[in-house]
Order: sequence, then structure tokens, then C-alpha cells
Amino acid sequence: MMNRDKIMEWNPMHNMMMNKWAMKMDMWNEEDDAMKEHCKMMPNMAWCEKYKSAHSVSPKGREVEQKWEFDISVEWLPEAKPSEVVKLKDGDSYEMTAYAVKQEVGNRVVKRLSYNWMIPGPLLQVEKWAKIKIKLTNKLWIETTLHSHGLRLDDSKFDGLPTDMWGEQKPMKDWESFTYELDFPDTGVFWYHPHIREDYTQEMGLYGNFNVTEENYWNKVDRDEFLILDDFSLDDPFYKGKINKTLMGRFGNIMMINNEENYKLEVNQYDTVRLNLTNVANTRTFDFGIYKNWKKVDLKLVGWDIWKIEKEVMINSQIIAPAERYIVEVRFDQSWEYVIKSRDRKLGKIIVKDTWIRKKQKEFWSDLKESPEEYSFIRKNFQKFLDQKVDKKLRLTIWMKWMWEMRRWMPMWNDGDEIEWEDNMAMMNKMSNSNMMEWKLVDEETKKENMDIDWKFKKGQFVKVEIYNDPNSMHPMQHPIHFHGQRFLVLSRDWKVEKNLQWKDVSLVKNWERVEILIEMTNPWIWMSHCHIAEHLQSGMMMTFIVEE
Ligand SMILES: [Cu+2]
Repeated sequence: MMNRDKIMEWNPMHNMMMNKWAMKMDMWNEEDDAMKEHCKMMPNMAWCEKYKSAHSVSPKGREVEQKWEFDISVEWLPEAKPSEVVKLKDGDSYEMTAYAVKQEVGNRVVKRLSYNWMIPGPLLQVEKWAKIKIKLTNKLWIETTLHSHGLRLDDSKFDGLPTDMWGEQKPMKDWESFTYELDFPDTGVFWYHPHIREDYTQEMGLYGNFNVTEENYWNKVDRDEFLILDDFSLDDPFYKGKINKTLMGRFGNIMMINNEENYKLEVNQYDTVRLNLTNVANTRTFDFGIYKNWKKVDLKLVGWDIWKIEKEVMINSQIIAPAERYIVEVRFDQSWEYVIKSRDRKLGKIIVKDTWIRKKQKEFWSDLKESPEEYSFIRKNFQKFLDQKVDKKLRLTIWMKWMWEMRRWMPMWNDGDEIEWEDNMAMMNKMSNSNMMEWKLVDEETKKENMDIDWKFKKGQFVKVEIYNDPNSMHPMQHPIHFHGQRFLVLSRDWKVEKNLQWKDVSLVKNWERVEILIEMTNPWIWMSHCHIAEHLQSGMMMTFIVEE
């Protein structure tokens, strides 16, 4: 495929538009990063002459630019450690401190951020219904909070939503501590991350899993593994005063599982392994598959975000949007080197070692179980929910300063694919930042947007929300939409009824897609809903809603 940026470079219309655009901008304004990036990549374009000499080439210019970036020095920093399992019982307390660390990535030693020097942060294993305390201390030199993603907390003040997002926690400054009281009403895989500047701090390594256990809940397997999928970019700076790459979010070119570039899992032949997958990337959607030679192996899908799936199903790959979790089982019958991939990207490998002991399988791996008890109430009332009038309609769109003029000359604003898998418009993306655009959730009834939306519900209510990804938006792309503090089911996608039920807390809404979800309002007080692409959230794509007792 031809590089779109190249097409634009020799397109005279584009050159003309750039002239008009540049004239409109205050070239010496703080907002001129778009031009700076543009001229770095296309130095011979109109208007760039003046710009080059003023900013990006002179050492002095570099100094000015650096001042606004987060510190990247690795001097005195300890090495990042791999994650450890921490088992916590009801009533236990655990202390976590967020620290800067260093790590070798792509043959370079770079600064990262960690919980207790670990990336991923410790895997916190707790039993269902336990109550635990986590005391977090901030030693990051940037404000932070801890959000426990997917937990339906008794008390929303421990949700980590900062006050500037209408939350209840004052952002934690350097050396401050805060104790979170967490409860775990649902079995499954959850995760934690900051809720301030996720685009920077989560990308730098602040994430970890909760494993909420319940005896005899999942199928018996030989191994239970937690795989956190991520991508990392070495070359893009982070700015203190604004969020960059807000158009499509920050894609990385280094793929990592559990913070390792060359992830390797060793298992024995005939082992059945449960893989608990979490996507913590800022924007990348993974298409997870395990390959034997060029063929994808069977995966048994047993659960997503919250609880088991209604009916287990055999698949050979799984799309995983940012913040989603998927639980799959795999049986390895042959000693072989299997490769974990997402489309053309290699994520890691699974080495199956020969064994002389042929294990007797207590149950057939390929048996597909059903869990009707988990969804009995929903199933009984399913038709009623399908017929229920839509309570709220959300439209997903974008507003861009200046860019609207350019749009006319750029009819190919996305691939025509349902999902943008890669940074296909790298230049446009690099030019974009939170000062020049706003991603939007629009309430179709009131036309209110983002934080102006003021939804109110009652505890116990089942609220039907239609989320429509506007095809007429200036840049349609997929958005993983997350609701805090509650759980929901996807009822239909583009009017097609979902056959298999699954409790979730985040769902991907693809390009042009219309998704109907049913949210069970179980936990009172103030909660947030937002796009889980970190750069979209940070450029406006968020709202709050209230659940009354
Ligand atoms: Cu988004």
C-alpha cells in the first residue's frame, strides 16, 4: 500500500491547503507543534523554511522543546523487575509505591514507571467477596491516582477518579499516600492503572492485573497464565502541557507481553493452559492468535471481562481492544514452538516440551460448557430487554481546529477497515494534539457533550444505551467504551442480536458500528464513562453519570 503521507507531499492541493493553514496559525504560539512535526517530516514544504531555522534545528530551539517534555534521564534509576504474584486475604493490606525505573527496550536503556519496581505491577490475587486495602504512595514526580478497572466498588471514592474529572479523589502529589478500600464482588480478571495522564503513565509501565478467584469456578487446567499485551514506542516524546498523538493514539512498534520484547512461555506436551489476556496498550487493538507453522490453533473462549461466558466457544483468534480481558484455554498436543501473533506482529512464543508421561484428561478439552445460572435472569427477560425503548443514545465523533479545511483534500481518512490496526496516518497523527481537537461523546437527546452530559439513574435500573460511531465524523475510528462501577451486556451490534451473553465493563465500537448495551446499575454514586484509548480520553472523550440509591 502506498504511504498516504507521500501522496500528500506531492499533491499540489495539499501544499496549497498547508499555506492557508499556516497563515491561520500563530507560528510562535505554544500550539505550533503541529507545524514543527510537519516540517520535520517534510522540510521542503511551504512555510517550513522559517520554521526549521527557528525551532527544530538550532540547539537553542531543541532546548526550548525539551523543557516541555517529561524527564527521560535514567541516571540513578533501579532496573525494572518482572511482576510477582501477591496473594491477599480478606482484611489484608498491601503497600504499593509508584517509582521510576529503567529498562532495556529495543537495545536502548529507557526510563519507565512502575509499581514496586515491577512492570507489570504485582499480580494481586484475591478471593471473591474479600475486602482489602491498598496504600499507594506517589514517587513519580507527576500527579497520580489508582483506578481499579472493572471492580464494582461499594464506595466510588476509591475508584481513583480525580477531582478535575468530577471524581472524589484529590490528585496525589509527590510523596503523598492514599489508602484504597477495595471489594471484589465479581470473579474474573481485572486490572489497575492511573486515571491521570494515562497516555504517559500507563504507557510508561503503570498497570497490573487483579485475579479475583472463586473455588472450582473455572475449568481444571494444568497452567494458569496471565498475559498483558502492550506495544511501546521509543521515539515519540511526551509533553507535560499537552497530550500528543490524539488523532489515533500512540502506537508502539515494539510488541510486548508482560513487558518482555521476546516473551517465552514453556509448557509440557498435553498441557491444557488457561491464558488470561489483558490489553493495556494506549490505542492498539490486538488480534490474538497462536500459530503452529502458518495455521492458527484452536482456542476455547471461556470468559471475557467479568464472569464466565454464557456458552464456551471455539475460536482461532480474538480481537482485544484496549482495556478488554479475554480468557482462553489452549491444549498443546505436540512438542513444538508455537508463535503468538497479532496479525503480522509477533508477540512471543510458546515452547512445548516433550514429555513421556501421557496425561489422562479428566474431561475433554474440547467439551463446550454452558453457564446458564450466571445469566438466568437476563435470559428470562431477554426479549423484554430487546424490546425495551433505548434510554440513552451516544454518538461518537470528533471536532478539529483547522483540520476541517484539510478534510476536503483528504477523503481517505481511514482505510475503510472496521479497525485501525496500525498508525496508517503517522504524520497526521503525529501533528495532532489535545489543543487542536476534541474527541466527543454526544448525547443525542440533549445534544450535550462529554462532561456536560448529566445522566442520572436509579440503583437496580437496567439502562439501554445505543452507542453509534458516526461515519460522518471527520475521522471515524474504533473506540473501546468503558463504564466505571457497573457491568453491562452487549445486546446487539448493527441490529444483529448477540447470541452469547457476557458481562463486560468495556466494549469496542468499531468504525460506523451501532452497538446496543444493557447496563445494570448496581453501584450508587458518581461514575465515569469514557473511551479507553488514552489519548482520546485525555482529549475530551469522557462523561460522568450518577446512580442514585
Ligand atoms: Cu476513542
